[in-house]
Amino acid sequence: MRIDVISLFPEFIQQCVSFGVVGRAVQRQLLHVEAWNPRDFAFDNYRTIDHRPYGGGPGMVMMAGPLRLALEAIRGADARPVRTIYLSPQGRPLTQQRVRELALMPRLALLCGRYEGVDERLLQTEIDEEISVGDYVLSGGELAAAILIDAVGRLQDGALNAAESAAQDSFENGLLDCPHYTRPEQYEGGEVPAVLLSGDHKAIARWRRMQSLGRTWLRRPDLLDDLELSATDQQLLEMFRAQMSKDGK
Ligand code: 4H6
Repeated sequence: MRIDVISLFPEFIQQCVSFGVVGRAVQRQLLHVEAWNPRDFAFDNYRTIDHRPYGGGPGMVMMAGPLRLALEAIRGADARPVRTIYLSPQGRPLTQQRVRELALMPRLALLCGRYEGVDERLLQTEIDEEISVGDYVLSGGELAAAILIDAVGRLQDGALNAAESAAQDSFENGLLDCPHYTRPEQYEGGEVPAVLLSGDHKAIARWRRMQSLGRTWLRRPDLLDDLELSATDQQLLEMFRAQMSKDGK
C-alpha cells in the first residue's frame, strides 16, 4: 500500500512512520509513505500557500491552487487509483471498521490542514472523504494523519507477528480488551487474579471473556448495542454483574 501525505511538516510525517510495527512495515516495503510540502507547489517566490479568509475574521485559509498541484503530482507518481482523504474535526468519526476497509485500498492521499483549514472548493472537487479521529481539536491535521497511517499500516499483510496479531483480536471482535498481568505475582499489595495462575486454560478463557464483556458494559455500553450477545456471553456478563455487586464495586 502507498500513502501520500500533503503537509507543511513533511519531516514530521516521515518520523511518525519510522518506529515500531509501522516502521517495520515500511522497512519490509509493505507500506510506502511519501510526504509532500504544498510550499513546493506555490506560485510565488515567497512560497505562499495561505491567505486571509473572504468575509473577514481571524486566521488564514490554505489556498486551493498549490494543494491541487500537489494532488496532481501525487496522482501522477503511481498509476493506481487514489482515495483522497481530508483529516478534520468536521469529518466522519474513524472506526476500526473503516480502518479495515481503507487498509485494503492500493493508495491513499491524506491532506493535512493547518491555520483555519482548506478552501472549501478544493475539498468539493478533490476530496473523496473527510475523516475525524475524535471529537477534539488539534493544531494541524498531521497527528490525525499519523493515527490513520498507523491504524491501516499495522493491518498490512505481514506487518504483525503472531503475538501482535493475537493481541488485536480484542477490539476486532467489537469488545474492549480484558486486563493483563505479568511478573511479579505480588505488586504493591495488588494480586494477580487466581484463575490466571491456575493453568486451567478453559477457565482462563472464560474469565477473560467475562472481563471483556464486563468492561465494555461499564465503560462503553454503546459498543454492546451493536452486538448480538450469545447465550453464553449473556451468562458471563450476568456473572460479572453479580460479582461486582458482591464486591461492592
Ligand atoms: C481541518 C480544518 C483533525 C484541519 C481545521 C484536524 C482535529 C482533527 C484542521 C483544522 C484538526 C480530528 C486547524 C481547526 C487548527 C482548529 C487541523 N483537528 N483546525 N479530530 N486540526 O480528526 O484550528
